[in-house]
Amino acid sequence: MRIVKLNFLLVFTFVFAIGCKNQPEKKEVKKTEQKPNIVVIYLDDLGYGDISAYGATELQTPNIDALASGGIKFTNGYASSATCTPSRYALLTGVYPWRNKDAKILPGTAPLLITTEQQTLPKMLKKQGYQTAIVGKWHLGLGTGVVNWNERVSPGPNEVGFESSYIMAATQDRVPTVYIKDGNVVGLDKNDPIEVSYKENFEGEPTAISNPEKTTMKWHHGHNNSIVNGIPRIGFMKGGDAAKWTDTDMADHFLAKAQNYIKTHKDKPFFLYYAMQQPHVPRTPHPRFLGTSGMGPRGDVILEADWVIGEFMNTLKEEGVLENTLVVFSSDNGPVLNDGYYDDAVEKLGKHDPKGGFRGGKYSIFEAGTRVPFITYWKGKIQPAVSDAIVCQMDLLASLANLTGTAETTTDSKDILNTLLGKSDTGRDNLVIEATGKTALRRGDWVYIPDYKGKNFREKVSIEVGNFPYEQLYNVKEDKGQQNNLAESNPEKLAEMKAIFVKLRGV
Ligand code: NG6
Ligand code: CA
Repeated sequence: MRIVKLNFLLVFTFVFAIGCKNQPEKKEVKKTEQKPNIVVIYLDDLGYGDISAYGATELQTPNIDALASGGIKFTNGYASSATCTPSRYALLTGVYPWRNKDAKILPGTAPLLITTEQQTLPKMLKKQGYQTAIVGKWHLGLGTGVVNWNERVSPGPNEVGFESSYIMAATQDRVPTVYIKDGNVVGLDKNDPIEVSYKENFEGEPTAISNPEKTTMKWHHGHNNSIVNGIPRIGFMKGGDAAKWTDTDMADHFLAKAQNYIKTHKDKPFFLYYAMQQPHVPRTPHPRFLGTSGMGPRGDVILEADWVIGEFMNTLKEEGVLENTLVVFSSDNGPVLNDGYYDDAVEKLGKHDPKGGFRGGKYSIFEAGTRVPFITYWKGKIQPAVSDAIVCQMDLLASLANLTGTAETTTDSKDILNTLLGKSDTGRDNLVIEATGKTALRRGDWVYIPDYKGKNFREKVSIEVGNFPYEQLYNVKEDKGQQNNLAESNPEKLAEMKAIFVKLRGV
């Protein structure tokens, strides 16, 4: 359905002809259409219950709450997946990640997952006249196979639709631990070239195994390769000392880049994908946030992220673009406490429930894996509301195409613009969610999970991932915590859900 043209702010320029007495005063009205700016603020591993607007009582997140109370707070908002790379793939391409066998957690040396021919959200917006940029976490691969980090790394974000990019390649816990601007490592000293490997260490380089005394953060599982800033990482890295990021400055660093982008691009419509790193591991709050949550670094970085968002929103306001900017806030997957480092996330959790009452967590096909905070905010345009419609990040492509005046879409992205703007309560009928290769169907109030091999409980992260040797059927409206498997007691619903799942999945 097409939305009324009220999307665009009408800018009227009045030009008064003056100074000629013989002619009557001439008033010329020039009408130009200014498309709204679009910002996607995307957190990493933030759970449904991690912000106070979504029920957290032990943490206060006033700046994110302001978006929720001033915009639409979706209670059935989904990432496509329970891990990072596939969710980001779906967000940017509008395609289900399970259609691409390589859409799984990528090492820092993985080639670009999105092809340069593929439709993407920034490409679509660029065609609609937008300036496009990414600041923050990428984690969708770079290059075509063997990357030389000492030359321009390509293809990457700039080759799939982003005119500007300022990124970390993969994750904060993976090498290379450097920022990359438009394909070039920032601050690289050519006399100290970077080498990266996910297979073997470079001779003579310390690792967390060989030199545990050099670490200031202890690894719990994985994360025992190269040590950077005292933090042991995944993968081996040599050289590039001058270019290495400072973990505790990362939030401020990305914020400054995002703010600067607004300041320097505000005169024409822009799309900014601001992919923040919190609260993914390693959790490294700036010292001014250290200890502020009483929950250890995981809580502290959530408060840091909330502060960052407040600053970022202030910039939109100060630069005069707040009322012409649609802000979408969400997270790439559900929460995890111990994701590989000893950082007190478990010990200091107290009464806080990052899962917000759902079952599972990151990596899980249960709801806490993919059900995430999802907010749309547009000052003066979106009327505050709570929506129970099923919406997915993958739908932004088709929806924002509509918003900006084109019908472009992809195989899986659904145009739910009216729902995102609060003009309709109708979301998706069906959504296939994914967790480390397993898929399930959300439809209406129901979730169907096929039988899966493997263990349900992942001990290291202490999360139920949802594998059982039998089918599961839940009414997630009545049974939010997925405690009551109705597969046996409701065979009709089971059959209906299974048939739709099989059709959608093509299995
Ligand atoms: C896992 C890492 C985890 C995290 C995750 C990616 C180990 C043992 N665990 O493999 O720490 O980095 O990958 O997270 O290495 S994500 O949010 O980017 O998907
Ligand atoms: Ca993540």
